[in-house]
Amino acid sequence: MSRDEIIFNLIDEEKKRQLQGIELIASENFVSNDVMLSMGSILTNKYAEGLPDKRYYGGCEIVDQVEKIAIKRACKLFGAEWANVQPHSGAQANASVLLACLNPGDKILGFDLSHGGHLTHGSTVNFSGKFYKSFFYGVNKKTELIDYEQMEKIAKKERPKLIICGASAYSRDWDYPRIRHIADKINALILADISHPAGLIATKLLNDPLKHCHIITSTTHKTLRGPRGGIIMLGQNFENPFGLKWKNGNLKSMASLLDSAVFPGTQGGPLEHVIASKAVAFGEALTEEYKTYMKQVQKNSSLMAKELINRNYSIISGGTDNHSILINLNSKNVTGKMAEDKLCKADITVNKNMIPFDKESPFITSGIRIGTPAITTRGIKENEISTIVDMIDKVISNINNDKIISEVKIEVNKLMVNRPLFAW
Ligand code: DSN
Repeated sequence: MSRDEIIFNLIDEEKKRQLQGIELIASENFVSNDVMLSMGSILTNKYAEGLPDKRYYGGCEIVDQVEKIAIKRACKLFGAEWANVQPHSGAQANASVLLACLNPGDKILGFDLSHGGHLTHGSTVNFSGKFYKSFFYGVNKKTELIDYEQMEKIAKKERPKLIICGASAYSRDWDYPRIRHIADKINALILADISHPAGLIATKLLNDPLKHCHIITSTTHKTLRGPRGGIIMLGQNFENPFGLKWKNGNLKSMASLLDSAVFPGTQGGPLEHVIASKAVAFGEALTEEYKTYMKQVQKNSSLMAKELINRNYSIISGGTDNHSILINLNSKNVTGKMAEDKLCKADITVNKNMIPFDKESPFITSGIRIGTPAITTRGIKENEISTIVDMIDKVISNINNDKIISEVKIEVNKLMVNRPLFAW
């Protein structure tokens, strides 16, 4: 067979795009060589339905070891008691949790997608809003912070079985004890989806949900800097005092429900090559270098928010605690779509994003979301943040001037092209 030049040429083109641009999509990152190599390994050839030592296929002795290491490292990283590392994505992880804990038609309470939440937290266009009856809390209109009073009010009125916290576009930390307090009043479970800030939580730079929330899900490819995938965990203090769907109310019974909800509930064969790569990424995340990296992500993000504010940009909630920033572009007379398109022309990649109480549709939006995990992996430190913010500002302030945008692109390429693409 000859090499598929069409596809490999496209991969080369994408590599060039990643190399020369400023990647500010908050959910993206650049993996290490080891993460990449393990993901592209011969483990992709293996079927291993089931769990380590309990498979439905022969020849799983080696992948069993790989998966056990991934589970052990995940537990160590987050201080969890139990983990399932098989979900193919964060959405699959959430689907498994909902399947394990709820019956169709049960009520769930999640963070409104249009305020920064996620599709799988009850959106009506997603399975989570089709199979379950979803209710939403949002942010306070004035502070643009999570409205815990609203959460409590809806929780008391609707008595959902599951409260979901976590977001795709919320740049502040969460008050997990307060959410637990609300959940305890109505005997609800809490799912904390930490897909975005997982790396900051693992390195203790943000509040720890494992102490307060019953079930944790995450992706592994955002701040965690691993392969694309998902994970489910139960915290050290897990207990189920409510005797909801599962019997006995202990960790083991919940873990077994979650395991069955992943396979055979929602998935078939696990991706053992991706699980190997998750193990490598968790190993990297346990190092001091990773902690230094996470601190730099947070510093870069905080400085970027300040620099934007200095240039009269309106930042939702007035700043950030984590790796991401949500910019309200209304005062600049530019939509999120326009900003995304023109920044992309300058090789600065961002995504348009709804802002709370947005008047524009999700296809247009009034905001953009930016994040610092990817540029920090490529070695950007505080001294270059101001230059990057100047570049963003130049594009947005000259949104219809293609000549200026081309000039910015040259500067962007100069800043990025000689930096290594891979983490380590
Ligand atoms: N697509 C992810 C993000 O960008 O946040 C959410 O699924």
